[in-house]
Parts: sequence; structure tokens; C-alpha cells
Amino acid sequence: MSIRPHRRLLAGAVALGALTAATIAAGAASATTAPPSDDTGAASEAPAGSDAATAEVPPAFADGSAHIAVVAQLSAGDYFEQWRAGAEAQAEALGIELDFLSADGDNDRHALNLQQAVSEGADAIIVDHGFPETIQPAIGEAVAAGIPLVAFDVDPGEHEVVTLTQSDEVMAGAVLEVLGADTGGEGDVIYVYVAGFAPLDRRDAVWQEFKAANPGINEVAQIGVVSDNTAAQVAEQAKAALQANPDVTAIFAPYDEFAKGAKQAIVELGLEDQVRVYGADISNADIAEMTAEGSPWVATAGTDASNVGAVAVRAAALLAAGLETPDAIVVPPALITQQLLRDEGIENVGQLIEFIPELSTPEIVPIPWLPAE
Ligand code: SR1
Repeated sequence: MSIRPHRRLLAGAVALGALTAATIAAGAASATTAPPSDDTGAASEAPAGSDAATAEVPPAFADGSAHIAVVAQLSAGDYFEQWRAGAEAQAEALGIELDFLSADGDNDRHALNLQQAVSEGADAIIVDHGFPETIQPAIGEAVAAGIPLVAFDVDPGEHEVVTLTQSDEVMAGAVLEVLGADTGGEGDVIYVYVAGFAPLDRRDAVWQEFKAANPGINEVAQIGVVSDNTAAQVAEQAKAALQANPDVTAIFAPYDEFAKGAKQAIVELGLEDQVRVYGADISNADIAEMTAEGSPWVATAGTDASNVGAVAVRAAALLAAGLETPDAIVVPPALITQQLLRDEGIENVGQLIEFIPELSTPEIVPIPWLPAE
């Protein structure tokens, strides 16, 4: 198969008058990525896309003693596994020790893990997801201990830490635009959501706005669970909701484990010709699910999770080296439709990145002493 440059997609999509992966990625980058500051910081000084390293390697990175911890609330599922793989690969490229402490959804353990990373003297800590009530006090303790933090998809509260997000507003808006076009802005919809997760809450705000702007859209059921078995549990809930609401034509499921569960329910009930799934995130497994014959999962929007994990580690490394980063780092997502994947014969994330190079973001918080890939 051949992967053609994304400009072809752009031209085709303009003709169709639709949002495209490429336009979303480019739009998000200019609209939401915090510009590097002029006054300080590696992020603004290192030339994007340069092949050459431009700075001395800081001593702790030269002798391999730099130590970064990831304190993750969740680690099960495609997204989080891909994210971790990207973080570990970036850490290896930097020659640093990366401790990965997962709480497996246990919020108290999440806070304890953060305290442990502080007491073990991490040079920087990445806090990955979490609930404000349990994690913000521990974030405050880490900040008071003088440890630089990167907060990925978690609200750090009043504490001054660098935040990393994926522009959930753009992500949800892009997928809902497809849902709106497919349904003509009318019909019964099941919504999958669990409150309290920062990215899901941001996507929810867009869903609420979308419903207000499209009064013909009728949310007949809200379901959702986040666990180490999310897809299977959502599938059970979705089956019950579909059986109770026979006129449903769409499920908005803005997390790939939700979308997988929604798809499974539709297939098990034989409703592929009636109900479509609109998701979020992308992985090799998601691409297989979306492109499978008769799949009702027609659109998603997301980043390359492994790229986001790498960005998190680069940001933490810069902070550990005493350099600066933007206060708010945003990795832009792309819209990915079933039609695009099928038309272009895209079978995995690697091929998707060839087609949408904006999914790879070496220009976000580059490391000045590391040559760009
Ligand atoms: C339970 S929160 C799941 C989301 O976190 C990341 O932001 C991914 O995009 C995923 O959808």
C-alpha cells in the first residue's frame, strides 16, 4: 500500500467542505499551542527540526543520574500503554532513569505514589491524570519540596506547575462536527461520560454546547465507567441503553475504550446499519476496529499517545535541567475518519503519521542538547 502526503487529503476535504485531520492539527497548533517565550527557555532557543544538538549536555544527563518519575492514575488500555511506551523511549534517548508508578485507578494510591516520588528525590515528576481532591494536596507538597512538575490531563489547582493537554475542545468539536453532519443535527444519541477526569470534562463542555446549538439532538441515555476493564463494561451498559432506546442513531463516546465498548454493543445487537460511533483517541487496535468490515465506528479525533508521552518526558527533562518550558503545553489532535483510513489503506499509527505528519511534534519542547530525529 502507499501512503500519500496529507496535502492530498487537504485538497479533497476542502472540496467536500469538511474538516480534515490536517486542518484540525494545523488549526489547533496555531490556536492553542502556547508560543515559546522570547525571554527564556530551551523551548524557544532550540531550533525546531534541527538535526544538530545546540547545547552542552547538563551534568546529570551526561552521567545518567537524572531521575524522572511518572505518577499515573491509570495505565490500562491502548491509550495509556502507548503513552507509556513513548515516554520510556524518550527517556531512553535522553539517557535518564524513568520510574513509572501506576495507581491503577486508586486515587489514594495515586497521591501516595506522588509522595513516594518526592521522598525518593525525583528531579522532576510527571503527574498523569487524577482527581483534584486527592492529587492536588500532594501536588502542593511536591511543589513545596522544590520539585518541578508536569501535570498531564489533571487540574493542578492553584499550584504553579507546567500543564500538558491535547486540546480536548478541538478534539470533541471535530468529531461532533462529523456527528452533526451525519445526523443532520437530529436524532436520539447515547453519550458515554464519566465526570471528574479533566479531559473528559473538557470534552463534555463541548458536548453540552453542541446539544444547545442542535436542539434536534436528543441525549436519551448517559452511560460510562472507567476501570481496568472499561471497554467490556461500557459494552454491557451500551447494550442495555440501546435496547431501551430503539431509535438511537449515534453514540458519542469520546475515549477510545468507550468507543470500543459502544462498537461491541452495536455489533452484538446487529445494529451496524442503524447506529454509528463517534470516538476519541487512536491506536493500532482502534484503527483495526474502525476499518473492520461493517464497523459502526466512523470517526475519532486524537493525538499519537506515544508522542504525547515523549513530550511529557521532554518537558520534565528540561525542568529537571533547570531550563524553562511554556507554562501550558498543548499537543494538537487530528480528526481521523473511517473513510480516510479505508481510502488510504492505513492499518496502523505509523502509517497514519506518515499521512498526517502533524501528529508527530518534535518541535514541542525540543531538547537543546539532543539532536532532533
Ligand atoms: C479516562 S480519561 C481518558 C482520556 O485520557 C487521555 O486524555 C486520552 O485522550 C483519553 O481519552
